[in-house]
Amino acid sequence: MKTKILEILSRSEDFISGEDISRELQVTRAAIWKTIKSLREDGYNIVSRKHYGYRLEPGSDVLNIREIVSALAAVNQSGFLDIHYYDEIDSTNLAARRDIDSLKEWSLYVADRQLAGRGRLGRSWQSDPGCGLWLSVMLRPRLEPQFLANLTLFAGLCVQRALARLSGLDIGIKWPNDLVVMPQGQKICGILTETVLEDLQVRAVIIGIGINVNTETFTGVLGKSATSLKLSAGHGFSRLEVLKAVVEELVAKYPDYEALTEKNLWLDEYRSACVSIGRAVVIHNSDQSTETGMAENLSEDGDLLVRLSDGSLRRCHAGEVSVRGLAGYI
Ligand code: BT5
Repeated sequence: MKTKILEILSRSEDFISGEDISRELQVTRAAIWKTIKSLREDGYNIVSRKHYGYRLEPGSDVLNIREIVSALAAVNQSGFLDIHYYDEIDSTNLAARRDIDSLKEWSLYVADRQLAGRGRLGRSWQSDPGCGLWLSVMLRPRLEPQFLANLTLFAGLCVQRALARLSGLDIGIKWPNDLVVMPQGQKICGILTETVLEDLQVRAVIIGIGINVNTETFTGVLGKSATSLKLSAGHGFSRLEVLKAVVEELVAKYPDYEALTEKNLWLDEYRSACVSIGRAVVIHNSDQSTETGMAENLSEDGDLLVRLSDGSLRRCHAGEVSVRGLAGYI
């Protein structure tokens, strides 16, 4: 019923009366009113005017399977995307992992809220409802495991491109794949890539992407370090538009990633978006020790090359260390 009413409202450019809707759907006007009330609770901005009826206002930031499928219709013309949506879930990465046996490549998991959103190295990711895009994409790269090390960087580049294009903000990549809004360097997106191996072969890769879209306040430690598209740009964004931009970018660029011959092209794009290169950094090793140096470049495998104070060159591998700016987060 909700879907049918939304269809009618979406196709009518002006107000449509409750009577016309009830006639078309063969249900009572009371049933129409009840469904419209429930759609409003879902976040749809439906205005009503006496003697005229109802109208769906554009720009409602509503996330549900119907809206997602319709937002991705153009990129998904051949139907290769397998879309899953949850109002609430522990983590979209975990959900994809649980379903891994039955999933086809290009399965997307989207949630309005994550109760146990995960970051890298056991950290957590704040995933409140109604304001962010919490997304996982499952791919099955036809590559040997040693070529996958830089997939997480590649995903970061795709999301950076999508967000910069959509918002016009100056978005940089803090190695390996945090997206930050410049010049302050506040984090707007984090990426967690998990590889599922079987008999030393790559079975699947789950790319988890968390984007703060319309978050209005961050509390505690995130108060200073985090931002959202809305806070940085000064106006809200449709999460569906953000989702569409990110998926379009991944779909368009992924063949370049899988064809290893194109590696230098996208790595160069990455280098120019990477705000860590050329900065003084502190390397936090897994044994709690730290080293300081100057981030000089990125290797072919996506390692950050840091010149230490003793003149030696240290290769930092994304899964093993954290890198912070000497003067702040970036
Ligand atoms: C990341 O980890 O940045 C990866 C985050 C990936 C989240 C997505 S959401 C969809 C998918 N499903 C999941 O369960 N996860 C993925 P890391 O670099 O370890 O950063 C984590 C740190 O970022 C935390 O320790 C906080 O300091 C900070 N943080 C947590 N939530 C944040 C938020 N919403 N915005 C900005 N910073 C945040």
